[in-house]
This record gives sequence, structure tokens and C-alpha cells, in this order.
Amino acid sequence: MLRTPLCDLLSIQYPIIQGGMAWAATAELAAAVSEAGGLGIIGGGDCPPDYARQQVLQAKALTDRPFGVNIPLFSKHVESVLDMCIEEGVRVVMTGAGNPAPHVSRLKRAGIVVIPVIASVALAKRLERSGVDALVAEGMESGGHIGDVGTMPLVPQVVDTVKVPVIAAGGIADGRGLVAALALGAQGIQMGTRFVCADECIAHPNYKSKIVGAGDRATTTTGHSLGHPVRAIRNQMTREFSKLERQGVPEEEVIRLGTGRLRMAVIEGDVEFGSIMAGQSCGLIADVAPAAEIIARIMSQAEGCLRRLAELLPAEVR
Ligand code: TUI
Repeated sequence: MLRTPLCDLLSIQYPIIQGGMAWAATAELAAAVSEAGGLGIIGGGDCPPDYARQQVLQAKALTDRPFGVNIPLFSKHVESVLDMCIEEGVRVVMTGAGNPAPHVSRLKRAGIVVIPVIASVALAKRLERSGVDALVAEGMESGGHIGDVGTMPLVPQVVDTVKVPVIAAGGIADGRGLVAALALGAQGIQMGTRFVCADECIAHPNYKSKIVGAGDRATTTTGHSLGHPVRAIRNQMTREFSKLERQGVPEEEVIRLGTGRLRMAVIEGDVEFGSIMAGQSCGLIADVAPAAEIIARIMSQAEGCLRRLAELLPAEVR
């Protein structure tokens, strides 16, 4: 079975990491992905440490395999959630939406594997110096908060810049995407949108249906005027947000419109006025399936894909 050195670093079977989506990536999803041989991640969002601890304890009760916690750095609770991860012996901490350098040495001293999600070569370089174990290079095809470089050019530039393993994210939802990521020099993939459509994900059925029904151009980006572009499936919410941004409405008002909208879509199932954060890979996703089946399909598709690619070589150099 296809393996990379990243699998040894993380003690996992397959080089597949689940994105730490706020609200959607609960202990149940993380444990299912880890049980299936990938690395499950609890999405910390901006939840307080007590809630995050309860999620970690629940994941521990559901699996003996390693799992991680993702903490977006704009959370008010970064310090206390990281303390909780240290106290509970969480194996992997991932970060997003900022520069985690000030936190790396504390996490490393506690024996935690630290894997920031980055969207630029500059931050990759800085974070390698701070001692991180690996990096997720996330292209702007991803859902949620994004950078401005696509996965195809970002991943090989990060791979050429750092020595630590690189994990590709953004636009990947199947085995072809895994093989493409490996071809770019990545040692694994992180997928968010694909795992929102796992049976074990608590996202509202309306949210999952929107992803399954989406085509190649279903997503759009908003938030450029705030310096925080976000990718989501086009709906009444994205249209209103874009309109306010075009009108140059004061920042506080645009932020007020955005607040709480992800929860509205994920938990309440309001897919008109809530924010349906999803990546461009939504066009590739045709069903809701158990996490284990998603992973098994991707691995078998990747192996078939690699075999077909090998056949492109003349027999004498294979
Ligand atoms: O973090 C993400 N994606 C996210 S976080 C999130 S939570 C949210 N909730 C409500 C509204 C908006 C967001 C949803 N999606 N991905 C990782 C990521 N990090 N993408 C881009 C970045 C990034 C961008 C700039 C990382 C660092 C950075 O620069 C920081 C610096 O100081 O250089």
C-alpha cells in the first residue's frame, strides 16, 4: 500500500489528513478518520478550552490511534487551548490563519508534533526555522479562510524551500488529487470539504447536500476588503456580503454580517443566510459516505492512477 515518510512521522497508515474545520470537525469525525488509518483532526474554531477538552476526551474514548487539534490563530482562546493540548497529551497540533511561531517551542518541548497550515513560501521558510515538524501548503482552491496562490504552483515552491515534509491542501478530493500532490513533491494531503460529506460529520444534511449538488463554479470568495478572503458556496449570504463590500460599507458592519454565519449553515442548516464554507473540490464530490470508505476509495484510486502513469513509461525504464 502506498506510504510516505509522513506516515511514520504521524504513526498513520495512509497519508491522508482531515482538515480541522470549525464547527464541522468534531471528535466523532476525527476519531472515524483516525480509526480508518488517516489522521483525524478536531477543529478548535474559536471554542473555549473546556469545550475543546471535552472533544479531546471524547476522541480518546473513541480511538486509541493518534489524532490532532487544529486551532485558528484568531481564536481568543489560543493560549488556553494549547495549554489544554499539552495537558491532555494531544499528539498533533495544527494551526491556521496566522503565524504560530511564538507557540512552537512550547509545543515542541511537550513532545507535540506541530504542523502549521500556511499559504505562502515566506511563512513556510520562517516556520521551518522555528522548528515545526511539517507544513500544510494550502492553495486558494480551499474552503474557508484562504491565501492567494493556487495549490499547483504553491506546493512545489514550498517543497523547494523547506526540508520538512509538506502536505498539500486545496482542490483535492480523490485519488487523482493525492497522486498529483505526490507528483508535486508533497508527502500527503489534507482534505476538508471531502470529509464534511462523511457520515460521521455533524454538519447539517442541508450543508452536505449543497456540496454534493455543487458544480465546478459553485464557490466564490468574499472578504477581500477585510484582508481575509473566505471561500464558500454562492448563496444569499455571499451575495449580500459582496454587495456591502462593493458599496464600501464600514468594516465593522461587514464583520457583523459575517459573524455567526458558519454556525448557522453547519449546525442550523440555513444554507441561504449561513456561510457554506467549501473548497472548489465540491464539484468532485458526489456522495455522503463513511470516512473509512472515503479513505479506502482514495487509496485504491491513487494506486490505479499510479499504475496507469507507470505504463506511460517505456517498459525498459519502468
Ligand atoms: O485557517 C484556514 N482556514 C479557515 S479558518 C476558518 S474559521 C473562520 N470562521 C469564520 C469566519 C472566517 C473564518 C475557516 N477557514 N486555513 C489555513 C490558512 N491559513 N489559510 C490561509 C492561512 C494563512 C493566511 C495568512 C496563514 C498565515 C497567514 O499569514 C500570517 C502572517 O502573519 O504572515
